[in-house]
Amino acid sequence: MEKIKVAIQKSGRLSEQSIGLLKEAGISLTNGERRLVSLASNFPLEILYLRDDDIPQYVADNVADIGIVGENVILEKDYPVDTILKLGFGKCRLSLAIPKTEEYASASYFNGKKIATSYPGILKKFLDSKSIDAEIHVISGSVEIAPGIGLADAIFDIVSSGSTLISNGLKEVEVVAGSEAVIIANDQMTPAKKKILEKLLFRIKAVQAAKSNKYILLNAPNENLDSIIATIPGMKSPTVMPLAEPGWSSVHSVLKENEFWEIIDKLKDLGAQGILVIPIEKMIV
Ligand code: PRT
Ligand code: ZN
Repeated sequence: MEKIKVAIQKSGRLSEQSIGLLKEAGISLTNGERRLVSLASNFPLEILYLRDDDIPQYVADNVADIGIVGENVILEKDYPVDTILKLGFGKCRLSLAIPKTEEYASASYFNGKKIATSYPGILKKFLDSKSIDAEIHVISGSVEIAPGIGLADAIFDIVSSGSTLISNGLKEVEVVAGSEAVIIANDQMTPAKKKILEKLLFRIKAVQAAKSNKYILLNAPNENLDSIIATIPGMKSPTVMPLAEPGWSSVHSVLKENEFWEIIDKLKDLGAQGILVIPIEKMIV
């Protein structure tokens, strides 16, 4: 039977969450993790474990059908692959940084400077867009030490917390691009594989929707029921049931994680009691 081949990072920052995502989508992997290949026992899917830098090429060459990789890797070279879904993990940014003692007013600072990076493609596009003439020095690792050892004046690298920059005496002065893990796909997939991909995406989207929403239950005094219902957006409208105690109702609904605290405060002000907020495991919207 036809199956879809998924390339994920073998070991690194994206590995755990890539496997976690597939597991949450109900996919069980049989022959252990972190080998070269593993097969799903309950879904037509095979996993290839690769270095993250190799994933776009494998997908472009049809060795894998889809892959999970950072946008930074995709942005660096023009691969013939489609980015089909953002995954919300592996978030970082690609930034220019200079020694912290340097004065900085604008990107024209970089004219005539030597910049060390592992991302020459993205950097060149940025410099060209600003008509800046700088020298790009490509190095493959430990970019952050380049200014300290006199190899470059500045660096262009991935930043997440910023602590690597700080501990190397550098400051971030331009954010050039943001990045997160995404699913990429070969654009020549067979109809049968496309169907499997649709099924997989449906499950992943249900997991994502569940993560960004919470189920809420509360007891509301009937006199404020209308205002309380108006405060909770919900998927459609909330479920309202009478409580055994006269004058009170139980209200059930779904809240977006990011509007959660603000709404809870309003509900308390309206006399809501016994508020329970429960994680949702899967949400089919
Ligand atoms: O072995 P393989 O080639 O597969 O792995 P790798 O070493 O090339 O990549 P890995 O595992 O380090 O990162 C995989 C992906 O995670 C990257 O392509 C990014 O999409 C994403 N990601 C998210 C990061 C970071 N955050 C990150 N902080 N990748 C690298 N870093 C490094 C960065 O290079 C710098 O050295 O962490 C340092 C900065 O971190 P802060 O927190 O100190 O700012
Ligand atoms: Zn890599």
